[in-house]
Amino acid sequence: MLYPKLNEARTLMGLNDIWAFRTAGAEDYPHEWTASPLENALTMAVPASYNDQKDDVNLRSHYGWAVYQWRFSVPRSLLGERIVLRFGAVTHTADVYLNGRRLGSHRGGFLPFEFEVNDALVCGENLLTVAVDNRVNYATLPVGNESTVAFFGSDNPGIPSIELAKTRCRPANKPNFDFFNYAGIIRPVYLYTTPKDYIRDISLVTAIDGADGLVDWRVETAGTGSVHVTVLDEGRNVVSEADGPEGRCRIPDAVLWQPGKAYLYTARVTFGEDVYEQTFGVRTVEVRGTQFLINGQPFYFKGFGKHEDSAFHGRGTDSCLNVKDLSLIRWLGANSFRTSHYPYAEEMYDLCDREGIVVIDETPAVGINAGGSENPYQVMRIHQHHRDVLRDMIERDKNHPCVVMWSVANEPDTEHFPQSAYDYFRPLYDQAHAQDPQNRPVTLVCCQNNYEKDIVTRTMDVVCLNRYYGWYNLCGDLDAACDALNTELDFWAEQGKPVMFTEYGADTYPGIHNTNGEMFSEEYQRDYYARLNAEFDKRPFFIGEHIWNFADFATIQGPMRVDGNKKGLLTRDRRPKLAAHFFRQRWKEIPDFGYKG
Ligand code: BDP
Repeated sequence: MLYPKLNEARTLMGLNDIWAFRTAGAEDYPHEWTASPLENALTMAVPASYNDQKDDVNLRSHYGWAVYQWRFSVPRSLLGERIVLRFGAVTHTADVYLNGRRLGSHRGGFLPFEFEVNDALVCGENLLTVAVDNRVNYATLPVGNESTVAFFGSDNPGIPSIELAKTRCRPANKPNFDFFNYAGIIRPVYLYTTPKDYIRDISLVTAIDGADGLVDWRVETAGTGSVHVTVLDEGRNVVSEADGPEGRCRIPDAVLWQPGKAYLYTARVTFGEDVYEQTFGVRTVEVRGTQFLINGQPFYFKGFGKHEDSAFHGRGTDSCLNVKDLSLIRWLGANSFRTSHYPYAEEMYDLCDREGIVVIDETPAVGINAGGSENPYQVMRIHQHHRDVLRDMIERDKNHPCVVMWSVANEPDTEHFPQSAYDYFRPLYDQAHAQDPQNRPVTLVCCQNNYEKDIVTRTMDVVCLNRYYGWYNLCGDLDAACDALNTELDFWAEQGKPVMFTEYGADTYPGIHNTNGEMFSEEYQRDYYARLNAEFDKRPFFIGEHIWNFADFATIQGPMRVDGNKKGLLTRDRRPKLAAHFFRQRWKEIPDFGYKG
C-alpha cells in the first residue's frame, strides 16, 4: 500500500488536529452518534492514544468503544478527483462513518487502511465518525486474556472475599503482553486525491551486479494508461528509465544503501495523469551459513527492542521523538532495532531508510501463549487474522531498504505444544517468503523455554532468542547466568544457524546505586550486560545483541512493575542510565560488518 504523498498529480490533506471524543460502552456505541455531532464531547488530539491526554482514570483504563468525530469540507475543485480517506492505524478495531454512512471496518491496531469516499462525500460540511474498540482477547493480535478481571498478581483462588470481589469489579482489558494497551487514532489521518486512472502499488527489488545496481519494478495500476519509470539519484539526476508495468533498470556505479551510510534512489512512476515517487536503496540481504549478509558482508546487529511509547502521546506517532530516538541510537553506536511488538508508524521506516538504521519488522502477534496449560493454537481464534496482518505488513513495508528481516511473532508458546506450534508457524514462514518480492529472511522471536523441545525456532532463517538468564531466572547470580547461557549456546552451536539475542535485560530503577551490584541497581544492569556480552563475543555464530529495552515504557499496573517496565537503557524521557555508557563504549569498538569474521 502506497504512503500518501503530495505532488503535481495528488493532493494531500491532513486531518491531524483536535477531534471531538466520547467514550461509549464495553460492547457497542450508540449508533445515533454516527450521524450527528457528538454532544458533551471532549477534545482529543489526533494522532495520539487517548488514554493519557486527560487526567481521568476512566480514560486511562477505559474498556470497549470510544467515538471520535471530525467536521471538514473538501475544496470544490477536488471533487472530480478520486478521493481517499486513509488511516495510518487505529487501535485496535475501527468502524468508520462519513455523513452517517458506514464506510467499513478495520481489525488490527497497527497497520493502515483506507476507503474511497467520493460517493459518501458532500460539497460543504462533512461529518466523519470513527468508533474505536480497545478490547483485546483470544481473537485479537496482540492477544488479551478472555477474562475481564484485570488484576495482575496472585489470583488467590478459593478465598471467598477475593472471589466475590472479582465477580463484582468493572470489566477491564487483561493484556497477555507487557506493554500498556494504548488505544485510539494513533497515527496520522489523511484525505488524498489521485486521478481517476491511478497507480495502485509499486514493488521494487534490487540486486548488485559488479559496480552496478539493478532494480526490478512491478507497477499495479487501475484504469487505462501506460507506465513509465525514471530512476533518479539523490541529486535528482536521471540514471535510468524505461516503459512498462514490469521491467529492470541498470544503475551504473550504484551507491549502495548501507547501515549508517544510507543512499536513496527514487523511482518516479508516471501512469496517465498520475505520478508517484517511491524511494528505494540498492542493497541485498541474505542468510548464508551462520552469517547475516547485507550487501554480501557479514552484519552484526547492535541495538534494541523498542516500543512506540512516550508521555502523553502514549503510542501516538511523534516525529520529533522518532528523530530523537535515532539520534540516541547513533549516540550509543547502535545500528538496528526490532519493531517490538507490532509494526511501527510508516514515518519511522522512512526515517530509518534515510538514516541507515536497520530494522527487524514484527507483526503484532504477541501473547500467543496460554501459560502451558492450554494449547493456544486450539483455543485462540487468531489464525486468519495472523495471516492478514503478516500480509498487510509486508505489503506496506516491502520497499523499505531499512527492513532486513520479518518477525512473524514474539514469544509464542513453542515449547508445550511443539507440533501444533510448528503446524501453525510453518505456513506463516512460507507465506512471508512467498509474498515478499525481496524474499528477506524470516524469523520468529523465541521466549525463554526448553529449547530442546522447541522444534519451531530452529527452523527459522535466524534464531532469535529472548533470554533472561540472571533476571527472571538465576536472579542476581551472574556466574550462574553465564553458566546457563553457555550451556544453551553450546546447543545452538550445533544447529548451524545464525543466532542473536532479541531480548535480554534487567529492570533498573534510575538513581538506585549499589556497591554490591544487586538487582534493580544501575550497577547490576551494567554488570549483567558486561558479563553476558563477554560470552557472546566467544561465539562466531552469534550475530547480534538487541537489548531489552531501548527506553523505559508504560505497562499495566501490577506488583511486577514499578511505574512501568524499567529495563530501558534510557529512561522514558530518554536520559541514559549507567549501562548506556557501557554500551556506548562497547559498540564504538564493534564494526557493523565483519565482527564475527
Ligand atoms: C519478554 C517480552 C517483553 C517484556 C519482557 C520483560 O517479550 O514484551 O516486556 O519480557 O518482561 O518476555 O521485560
